[in-house]
Amino acid sequence: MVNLPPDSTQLTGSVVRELAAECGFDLAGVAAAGPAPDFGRYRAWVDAGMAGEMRYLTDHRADLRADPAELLPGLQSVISVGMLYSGPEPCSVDMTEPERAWVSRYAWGDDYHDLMRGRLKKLAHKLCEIRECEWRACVDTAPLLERSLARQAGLGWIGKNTCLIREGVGSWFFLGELLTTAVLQPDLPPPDRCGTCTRCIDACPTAALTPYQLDARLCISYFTIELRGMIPENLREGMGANIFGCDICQDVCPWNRKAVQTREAAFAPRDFAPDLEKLGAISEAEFQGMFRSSPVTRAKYAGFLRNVAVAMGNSGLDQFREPLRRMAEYPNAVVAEHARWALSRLSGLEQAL
Ligand code: B12
Ligand code: SF4
Ligand code: SF4
Repeated sequence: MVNLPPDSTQLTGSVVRELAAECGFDLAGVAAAGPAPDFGRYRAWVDAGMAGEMRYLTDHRADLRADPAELLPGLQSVISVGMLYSGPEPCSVDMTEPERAWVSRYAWGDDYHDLMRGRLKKLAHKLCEIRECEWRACVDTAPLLERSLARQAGLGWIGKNTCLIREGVGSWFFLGELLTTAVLQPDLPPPDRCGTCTRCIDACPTAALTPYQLDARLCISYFTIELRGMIPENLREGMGANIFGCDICQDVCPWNRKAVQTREAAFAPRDFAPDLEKLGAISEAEFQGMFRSSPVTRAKYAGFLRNVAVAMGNSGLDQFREPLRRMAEYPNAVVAEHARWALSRLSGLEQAL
């Protein structure tokens, strides 16, 4: 139970952090309500076409991001929370087994959306015991600029890789928000600690990053999770073994060298580097079973097989010719085309030797 100071007209960040920790959040801070200061950046990004085909970023609800009060009338404060998800496992950039695929860290365990939403509701109930208020819990899917809000709430700075990074913690954490009509004392954004570093920009295999901006149309994470159709042919090579998401621009970030690890059992890895041959042969039912309650199902079965085909092509291993020939006969045209590309890539790699 939180002890309140006697004249607590405005609840302080430390009270909020205490409540959030009781609900299982690793990070928490408060941003004051008001128009989103970074909305112009968002609008310019969308107008430049950098959202690709992510309609939920460009549709009629896009402009709601200009002010979080659009989502809760009478909004006074936004509690931004973070949950760590990384464990002691190796980084994608250190993987050396070409017969294996790579699933990005955030998708190793259970999906975070329901878990965080449940905890945010718990936080709301605790807050309501202290202050009568209206509230709304958001995780990822609401039209909110979550990283901007988290920065304003003091959770970290936005790095040149566009991720929110916290000094002494790293960037392997999810974000969520509790919008509330309660008046809470806002926190301050921390300084940008990227300095002259450009590791993330230099390491991105598809040149998707310029400082503080990501062009989703070039990003492996976008291709493997969000894009439903053909992956641009000239960028498939850069995808390497990544079959769902991409961690490279965070793997190389010096602030993740000593990243704080999660204690959350739900995020423990199932199989972060699964066997490509096994993946290429799974049925749709097996796919659903293998990735039940995991974020990986977002790729959909056909998208997943498409990604597996590309990774097989990039492996340089002859053993994948046979499974790829079978995938080239697959009724889904996208999967079949990527399998044919992968076969020709394997031949090209062989000739280059
Ligand atoms: C669309 C989306 C994607 C897209 C586009 C990513 C992008 N960089 O825009 C794709 C599919 C590529 C993607 C990938 C990933 N995503 Co994503 N994604 C989102 C989503 C749904 C919307 C992001 C968005 O609005 N992008 C548009 C751009 C313009 O906005 P932005 O990146 O937030 O940048 C704003 C601010 O950061 C600010 N800003 C930017 N630069 C600067 C610089 C300064 C100096 C200042 C002051 C402000 C500022 O202005 C921008 C506009 O408001 C959010 C959830 C949400 N609702 O916010 C999750 C989210 C950003 N993703 C998340 C994660 C975990 C990932 C991946 C790590 C998953 C993976 N392993 O593949 C990668 C990381 C790739 C990367 N380097 O960003 C987390 C990030 C957590 C964190 N610590 O940063 C979020 C917050 C989801 C969550 N609830 O936890 N994602
Ligand atoms: S997630 Fe991967 S492809 Fe996307 S910007 Fe980062 S390193 Fe580049
Ligand atoms: S790799 Fe360097 S430039 Fe990129 S986000 Fe990390 S500290 Fe910033």
